[in-house]
Amino acid sequence: MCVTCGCSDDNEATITNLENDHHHTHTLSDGTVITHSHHHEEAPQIHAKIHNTTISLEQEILGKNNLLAAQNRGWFKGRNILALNLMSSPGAGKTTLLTRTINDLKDKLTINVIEGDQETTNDAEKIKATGCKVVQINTGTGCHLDASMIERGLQQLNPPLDSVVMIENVGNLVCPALFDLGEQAKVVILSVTEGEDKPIKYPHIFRASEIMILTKIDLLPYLQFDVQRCIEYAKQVNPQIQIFQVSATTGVGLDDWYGFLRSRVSS
Ligand SMILES: Nc1nc2c(ncn2[C@@H]2O[C@H](COP(=O)(O)OP(=O)(O)OP(=O)(O)O)[C@@H](O)[C@H]2O)c(=O)[nH]1
Ligand SMILES: [Mg+2]
Repeated sequence: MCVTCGCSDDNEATITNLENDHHHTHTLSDGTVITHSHHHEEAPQIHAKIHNTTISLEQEILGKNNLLAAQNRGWFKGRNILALNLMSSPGAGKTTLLTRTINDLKDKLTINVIEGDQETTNDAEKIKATGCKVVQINTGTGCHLDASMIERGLQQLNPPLDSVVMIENVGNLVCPALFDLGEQAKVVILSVTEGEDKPIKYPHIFRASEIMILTKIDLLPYLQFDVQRCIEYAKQVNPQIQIFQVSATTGVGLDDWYGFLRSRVSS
């Protein structure tokens, strides 16, 4: 559960009973899920009450975060540092893409990393093996990075002038979209094993992102994944989104991503 953004607060949920599909599920105390069949004409929807206190608390948290994010943005700008916020569901391939990018661009760009995960320093160790500087932020029960964590992480990371800071957010397609970190752009990574409908199921993160990297395309021959439909869905929620199709393991398509990075650093 996220105690920061209150994303697990049932007061904000809209619950749809799927009885019109003739299914009704109960979860027993031991976790067993029972599905019944019913024949009702209408599916009753339960709209849970939204309490004013929940809304004002959320606004306060996001307002405070936005102020700190603006400070971070100024900090990056003053040092001519390009900061990118990499977001995806768990296991989509953020760390693999990062390590490959750092290794491939070693002679051209100075890249350092802030790693976000609930627990472990596994990803930071993988990044460290490339030779660059890395700071791991463990969020415990939290499901996203926020601007205050980045501010503290930057003090430790101490990135040089004219460099790139890659921020790997906690694996989660929902909450990271809400929290501005002061980055120049958000980059959402979607792997082909997740299904092409993710942009319309989790639209906020795709709407907030300037770039979508469709990754693991080396696996397409083994999957039923419609690339064109996925691109249509992403453009449906964000007509401006720029899309790169890559495989971080074979290297296919990475030149487009590298071209984007180099253009942002020199501009
Ligand atoms: N075939 C294939 N596998 C990939 C690719 N990119 C990542 N993987 C695999 O996907 C798995 C997860 O990759 P990670 O890079 O750890 O994913 P992540 O998004 O950093 O995961 P979390 O930090 O835990 O959210 C690993 O087994 C990778 O080897 C790719 O382009 N192609
Ligand atoms: Mg990772």
